[in-house]
Amino acid sequence: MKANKFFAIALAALTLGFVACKKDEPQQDKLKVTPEVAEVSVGATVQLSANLEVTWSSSDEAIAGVNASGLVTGIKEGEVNISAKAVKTNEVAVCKVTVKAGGVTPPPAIPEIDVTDGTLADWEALPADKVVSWECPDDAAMLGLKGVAVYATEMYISILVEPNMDDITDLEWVPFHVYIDLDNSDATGGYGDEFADANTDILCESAIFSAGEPYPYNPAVFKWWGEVGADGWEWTDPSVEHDGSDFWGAIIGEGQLPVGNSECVDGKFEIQLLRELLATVHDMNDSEFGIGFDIQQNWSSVGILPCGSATDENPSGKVAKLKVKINK
Ligand SMILES: [Ca+2]
Ligand SMILES: [Ca+2]
Repeated sequence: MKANKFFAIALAALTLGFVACKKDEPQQDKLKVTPEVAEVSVGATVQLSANLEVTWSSSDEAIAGVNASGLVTGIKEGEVNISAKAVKTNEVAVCKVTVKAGGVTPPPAIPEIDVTDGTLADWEALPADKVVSWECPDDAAMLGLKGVAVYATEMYISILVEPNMDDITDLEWVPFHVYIDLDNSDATGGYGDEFADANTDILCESAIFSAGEPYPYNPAVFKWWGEVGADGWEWTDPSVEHDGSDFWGAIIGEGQLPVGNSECVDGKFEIQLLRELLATVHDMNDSEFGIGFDIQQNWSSVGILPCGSATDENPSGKVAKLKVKINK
């Protein structure tokens, strides 16, 4: 009986002790990682945290790495699991991390047109909104040119021209002109009423046919430059000195005339002018300029672009020069 009583007391004490012991032991929390889902850009970081002491690891170090403090760095686009493993219990919790393209992406390089490559594929690759183009309407008063496209960068003015060979009646010598309002100002330029716009600052002339053969357009063959009105304009060639200074070389360019030969590219050809050299003759507007074209169908008729349908208000069908924005 005495023994039984002892055991009863001992059991009670043990039970009490156990209960007390359980009450004193800190509650073991479930491992939790915050946040459980995250996004990070390539090259950027995002901080994860855990409620327990953990070690961190990444399911793919090539996509995102994690350091001992739970700082995750995006390496390349993709998805990874960043795991936290509790030091005491080996319990694991995961944060799913999506790595997105870097926020600091370098701007794409401005493409240039190559007028010597014998292909128009480089034009087709340009974003449409970077090119200014014009199609001659069917009922235009000024025929001879089907259409034109202009793409300008800080380096070059590139021009794609499509003559309408059906309208050109004399192929012996077919002059072609490019006239440019370099400063986009009506107050400068002009050559009487000879050109479509009186604010032309510089004019390049070459030919697309000579002696009946396709001729590679060379805008340096002849050039005009001028001031307001006709007085300052001169017709030059390489042998002519101008006021003691030789402007020869102020316009360079290359042209491919594919019409009628094996290098024909849809009856179109490309020309390029170097802006830096144009600017040596006139200040050039830094962001926008005007440009127009004409082709001599024969000695008495000239086709002009841009042109429009002849109307009572505009019987000539001439319209203002194309406004070209410089792509930077
Ligand atoms: Ca080309
Ligand atoms: Ca001008």
